Amino acid sequence: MDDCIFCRIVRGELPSDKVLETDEVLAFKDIRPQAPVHVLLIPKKHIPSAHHVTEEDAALVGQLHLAAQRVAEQLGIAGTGYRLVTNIGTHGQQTVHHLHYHLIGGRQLQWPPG
Ligand code: DGP
Repeated sequence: MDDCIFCRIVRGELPSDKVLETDEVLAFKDIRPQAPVHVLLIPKKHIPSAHHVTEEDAALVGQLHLAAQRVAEQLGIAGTGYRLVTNIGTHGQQTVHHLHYHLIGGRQLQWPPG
């Protein structure tokens, strides 16, 4: 989408600190990190949220999960663990309406998130 921030990052119109890129998926550091490791994983295809995923996106969502594993290994937090979370809509506090997973780790996280 023309005015979607993450689509603009995919197109290279906005800068990002990339940690992994494939034909379908991009991972880059969150601009407001909540932990020592805070990476966003997105499909290059514009999907508004996880609630908008369709049957035809099933393989793409799988690619996002595999990319998350690779990023966690790459950044050295696979052994200690991490959190993979996606916010949906207003109550979920989604602020960017392009499907993304937050990969957060590098410290002990708390639960419940609030
Ligand atoms: P959410 O609230 O789940 O929609 O998370 C959106 C995240 O995106 C939030 O943690 C901040 C991050 N973010 C917003 N704009 C940018 C940007 O231009 N670059 C990067 N790297 N992250 C961004």
